[in-house]
Amino acid sequence: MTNSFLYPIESKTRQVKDLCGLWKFKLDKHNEGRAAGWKDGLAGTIPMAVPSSYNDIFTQKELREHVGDVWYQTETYIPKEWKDREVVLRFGSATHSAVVWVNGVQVAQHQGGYMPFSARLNEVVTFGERCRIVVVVNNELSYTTIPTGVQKTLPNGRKVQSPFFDFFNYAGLHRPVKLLALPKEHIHDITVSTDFADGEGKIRYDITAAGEHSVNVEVFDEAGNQVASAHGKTGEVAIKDVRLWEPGNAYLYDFKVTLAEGEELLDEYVLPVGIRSVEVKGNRFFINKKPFYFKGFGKHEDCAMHGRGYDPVVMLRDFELLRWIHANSVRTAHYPYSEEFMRLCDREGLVVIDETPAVGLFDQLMNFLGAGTGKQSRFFEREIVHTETIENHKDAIRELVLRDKNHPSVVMWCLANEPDSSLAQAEDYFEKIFSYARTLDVQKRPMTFTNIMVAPYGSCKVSHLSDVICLNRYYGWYVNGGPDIDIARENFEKELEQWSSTGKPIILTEYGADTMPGLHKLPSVMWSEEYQEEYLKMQHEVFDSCDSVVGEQMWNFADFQTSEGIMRVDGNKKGAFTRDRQPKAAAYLLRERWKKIDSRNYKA
Ligand code: GCB
Repeated sequence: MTNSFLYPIESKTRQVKDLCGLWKFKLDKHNEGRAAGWKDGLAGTIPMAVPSSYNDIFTQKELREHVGDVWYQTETYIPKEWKDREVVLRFGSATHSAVVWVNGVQVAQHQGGYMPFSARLNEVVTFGERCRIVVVVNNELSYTTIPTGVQKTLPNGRKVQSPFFDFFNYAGLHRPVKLLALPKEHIHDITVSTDFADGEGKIRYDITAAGEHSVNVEVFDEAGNQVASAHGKTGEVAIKDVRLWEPGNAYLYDFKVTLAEGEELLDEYVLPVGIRSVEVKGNRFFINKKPFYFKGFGKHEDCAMHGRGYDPVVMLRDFELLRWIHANSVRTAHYPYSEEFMRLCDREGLVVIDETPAVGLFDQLMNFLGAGTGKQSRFFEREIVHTETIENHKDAIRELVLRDKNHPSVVMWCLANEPDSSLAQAEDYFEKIFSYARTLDVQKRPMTFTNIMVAPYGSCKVSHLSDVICLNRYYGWYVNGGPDIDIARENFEKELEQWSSTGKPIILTEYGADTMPGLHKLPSVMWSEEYQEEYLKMQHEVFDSCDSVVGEQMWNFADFQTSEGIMRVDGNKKGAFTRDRQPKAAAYLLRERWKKIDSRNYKA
């Protein structure tokens, strides 16, 4: 019962030891470490920060862009006081796959770069003594990994990789690593769903725990008053005069679960719970029974030097900027974000469209750009996609829902970004994906995927499966850009009108224009700050003219790093903010607009 997705917290019965800091690191240039027994201890190492992406720390290109294994090692003491406890080693993530050995014994293996995984250490450590932790992390992409990519070997033997997506393939131990001491018989999982009526809130719950011990539930308000209690592993509690979790106005109850044997407390876990409802009806998206309008961004976990490594400073700055600009929501493009980020979204009342790492289901280098060339994609025509990729995709969805199911901030699951949904075989694939995903979430949150511009209304074979039509559209940038912006508007209006006929709500999950900060042009030209503003104004007018549009998430919150190429100038420059989180002119425009949109009771 160790691979629990419960976030590691301390409590009366649980201890957490943080293993972050400088670890030993070795790049496996010749791919020899697995056969040569590096699991028993690394020689010739350099220091490496955990958490971080290792890539941007290096000055040599072949190290930054290394394809294959890298190795990490650290040592730690296992306190002797822990000998009657279950000792668990937990990784917030390892991108994209990892194997872990403790004292030379394999204790864990995980595929998928953005999910936590853990291992029980009791059998492989000596209490009161030091133990050695060795991890190999691999960043290779293929047609069957989620996300996808291809690699080739250059004549000089160097492997290079082409991801099918538009962000740098950062790798390493991106999130905190922790050692946990849990009670031998402990709470393994908690699942909640919430609702309310006539001022009374309801939390239905289901608890998985070892043994036949008594399970108690108590609910406390933010002032620490007990407002409800119950007994048993499953049940329901009612809360009078409920304070709802509202977008921009979060309220979290402490849902305390205890496991006891007579008078003896065995385990205690406190889960923050927000009471709210989510529903799609007609062409509206309801949160707490009021039509909601999404204002915000598609984001990335990305910043200079850290890459995709968790950094609380950057995270807090991002939340400051999101508040400043009057955003109420984000999409976790193009992979699940850190657990720390998700917990903060709950606290701050930031609404989340939670995305899997299924990006690049389109076999072109940088899918959007390749697609734009008119070259035909064959992704869903490959047999292996329907046998292997689909299984990895399902695993990614299952783990995402397991990890994030209790977050009140999560209002919708996004199962994939821009698959080639115009292919006939995509329909069969996504029928399986959607129907599998719908079995997983007890809250029955809406499910969607983002539709790519080259699979417009009429040609997309997947959108009928989706509860909300999420469109990534670049009229005025990739098509009809610059002088043709008026044509862009017309074409965009026409397409939105067609999608409206589905009767479903529409969210523009991407729209944006690359902009070099500080480049000013009168009259405007593409890439100037003036053009980004004109482009956004036009987009916003189009959204406002379409009743079914219930949200706009501009691409992107901030500039971010990508693979190099002729379309990218040190990364993607569509940010409203620069990579170091300073505003472009567009940020002020968005702020003015979003200040005026009453998103919590939109076109009721
Ligand atoms: C898209 C992709 C996103 C890219 C963006 C762009 O459609 O979903 O990953 O970064 O376009 O800027 O081209």
